[in-house]
Amino acid sequence: MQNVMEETISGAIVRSYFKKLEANLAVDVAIVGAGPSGLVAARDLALAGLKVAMFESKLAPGGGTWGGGMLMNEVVVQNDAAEILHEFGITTVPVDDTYQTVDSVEMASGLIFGARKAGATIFNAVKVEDIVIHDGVVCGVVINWNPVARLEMHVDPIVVTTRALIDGTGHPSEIINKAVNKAGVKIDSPTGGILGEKPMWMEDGERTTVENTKRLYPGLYASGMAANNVQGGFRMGPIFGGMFKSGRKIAQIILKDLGK
Ligand code: 48F
Repeated sequence: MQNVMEETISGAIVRSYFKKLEANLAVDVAIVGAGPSGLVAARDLALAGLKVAMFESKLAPGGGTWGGGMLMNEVVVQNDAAEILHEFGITTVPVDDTYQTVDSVEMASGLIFGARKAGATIFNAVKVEDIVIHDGVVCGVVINWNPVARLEMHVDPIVVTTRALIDGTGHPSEIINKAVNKAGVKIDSPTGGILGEKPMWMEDGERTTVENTKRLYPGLYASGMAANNVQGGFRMGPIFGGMFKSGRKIAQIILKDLGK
């Protein structure tokens, strides 16, 4: 008996996936971590015509957006940041003159959908385990299936080359950690290294997340909580305006650096 349908389905998935992977082996911007800052940056950069690949180690992109505050699935944004969400078609509800609430499931799914529809390619369940630095310029990410990494299987990774790399990995700033502690580079911070996140102070953390968003080394950028962790900023909890504005800011910096 012939398994015609089974062959068609498997063949379609394999061909389609590997076409997508091959098309993204050399990109303009690689973003590590599909959290809120990375997703906003991905959409802006893709809308500007750049080839953008996002690598997210978890099965579900979205980072810390899904769970709201303590699993109550609502988050808060400031009015000016709500405008960024409206560009994605996400609904916000006014609280007072300054703040709006957002259903965190609508926010997470809307950000992912918006980045993807703008043209960014999202590779989920793929972990960035290292970076490539040639002649003082960061120019690639070293990737593997996250289950391979989790099971500590001794399997060599592959490389995606990039003109710009954003660390959007949130609190651990994993990629900057590789640059500083493995490659031994000095980044643009007060010490040349990673200062580490301070405890909760919402107002200050929201402000510094945007201020701390910048190029840290040739080819290497940070957004969101990763940027704030590197420069020793305060954490801020379930308010997200700083994350969206950070994503927008890093996209603008990269567009300028890449001559767009
Ligand atoms: O932490 P995360 O949501 O990034 P963010 O844009 O936003 C921070 C807020 O969610 C929240 C906050 C707001 O008050 O403070 O924490 O800074 O998302 C980071 C994503 O990166 C993925 C991780 O699974 C998460 O989805 N990630 C981390 N390391 C890697 C990675 C890696 N090595 N390779 C691929 N993905």
